[in-house]
Amino acid sequence: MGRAFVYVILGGGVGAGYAALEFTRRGVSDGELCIISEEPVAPYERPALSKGFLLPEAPARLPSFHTCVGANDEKLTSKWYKDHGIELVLGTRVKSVDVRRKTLLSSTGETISYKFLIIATGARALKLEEFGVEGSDAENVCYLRDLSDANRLATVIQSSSNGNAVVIGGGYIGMECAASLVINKINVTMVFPEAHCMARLFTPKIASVYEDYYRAKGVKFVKGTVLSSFEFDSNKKVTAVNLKDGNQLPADLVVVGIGIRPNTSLFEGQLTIEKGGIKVNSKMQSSDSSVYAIGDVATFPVKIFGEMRRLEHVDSARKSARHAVSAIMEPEKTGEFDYLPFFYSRVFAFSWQFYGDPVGEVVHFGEYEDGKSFGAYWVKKGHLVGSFLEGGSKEDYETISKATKLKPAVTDMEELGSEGLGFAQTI
Ligand code: FAD
Ligand code: NAD
Ligand code: ISD
Repeated sequence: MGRAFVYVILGGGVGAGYAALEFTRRGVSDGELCIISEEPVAPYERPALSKGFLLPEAPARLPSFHTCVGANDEKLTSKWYKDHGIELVLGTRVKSVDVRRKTLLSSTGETISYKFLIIATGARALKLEEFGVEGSDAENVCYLRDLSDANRLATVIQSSSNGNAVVIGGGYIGMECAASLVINKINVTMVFPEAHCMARLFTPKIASVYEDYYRAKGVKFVKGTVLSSFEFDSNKKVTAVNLKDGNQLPADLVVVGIGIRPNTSLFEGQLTIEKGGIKVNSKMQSSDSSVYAIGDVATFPVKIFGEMRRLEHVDSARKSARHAVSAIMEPEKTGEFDYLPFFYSRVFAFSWQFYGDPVGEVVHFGEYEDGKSFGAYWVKKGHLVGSFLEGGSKEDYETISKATKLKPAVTDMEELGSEGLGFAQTI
């Protein structure tokens, strides 16, 4: 038994939601589009899970953050999909895909066939077990990737007030969760192997601004080491974490954010994989012409760098989704995906944005003071390639984004530093 659709989106996260809206705008007919998702709810804005969702007062809850509110667009509830004739198959894992036959097999045993498939399976959180540490299935050890993880974390937070949390990892999840835990009156220690937080993007100078602020809020940093094992009580709850450097930290709650792996396994041996993701061209089309990939799982040509990249950020999921739908529905009118990488975060009252590539020589501008902005430029082979700004206005962010996209020549790094935001304003 099976059903047939013209378009199938595999995965029901950010990319799927933005693709669905684009399909309706370009005119999809009733019964042509199906979305299959392991999650039990319609696509939502995943970034809310480490921010508004964890607040102690008036936390964000569905349906308030369904896609596409994160881009100030329509809010697509389950009713919206029904009203637009889109089949939303929720709580259903796809077990296998036969790319040659153009069919998917679901965990309920249903076969679904497609003319065009969009892979939007995102990624999974890396587990401590993959680094040789056992016991991360304890009830007070939390990962954060989807709504069920966020619900569990929110519950553990509630029962840990004034207690101790250990946050493993100094990346996005670590920094955003640590801030949320502090707001929930929990004592936080962050543990990570690098010399400073957000090592993939921040310079030591940028990191020091955030770390100093976190310290002032009571956060302790243990750097240059990793977790080696857990201590448990008789209920198998974690009571402490042991570190490779020999220290032990008491813990009522552990949050783990040690990176992700894209969900490519259904396609290994069927599609070309590159840099850990499904390789697509500038139309988001994979090595099989009927199959497209978007979001965290796609490795695509980033024209401005002349390189294949896989990005793990919401703006790229949203825009690659729209581009794939455009390429499927209007191939002749769809040009190359010309994307400028954009990352952002919000913690406490901070808010920063980054555009481009954090490579080459760096120059900082401005100093952190309450209410003032500061930033940095990255320059490679004499051209601006990356821009970071904390505390900017909407116009300031547009300015650095536009300037970075144009890759202007930079002749004098010192002058660039003293011009600061003014440099981008003159481009
Ligand atoms: P996802 O949104 O992860 O969706 C993948 C979907 O596929 C899920 O619904 C999953 O259940 C489903 N799926 C996977 N395999 C199967 C299968 N076999 N069968 C059925 N369904 C399947 N980025 C930013 O730029 N800014 C932020 O502030 C930010 N905050 C974040 C906060 C958190 C807590 C997290 C986890 C991520 C955050 N990100 C942020 C990253 C951003 O959310 C992702 O880049 C984005 O969600 C990627 O979209 P996607 O559609 O590719 O994948
Ligand atoms: P990440 O890649 O940002 O950070 C991983 C961190 O794990 C590293 O900084 C390192 O400190 C740490 N680490 C690596 N191996 C370790 C080990 N063995 N022990 C201890 N620490 C170790 O990944 P993440 O923070 O887990 O975030 C997961 C995903 O969610 C990423 O794709 C990220 O882009 C996304 N996300 C993005 C945002 C945002 O853009 N604002 C917010 C939240 C999550
Ligand atoms: O981009 C985002 C983001 O950072 C969120 O928190 O989308 C969500 C929405 O703003 C939902 O509240």
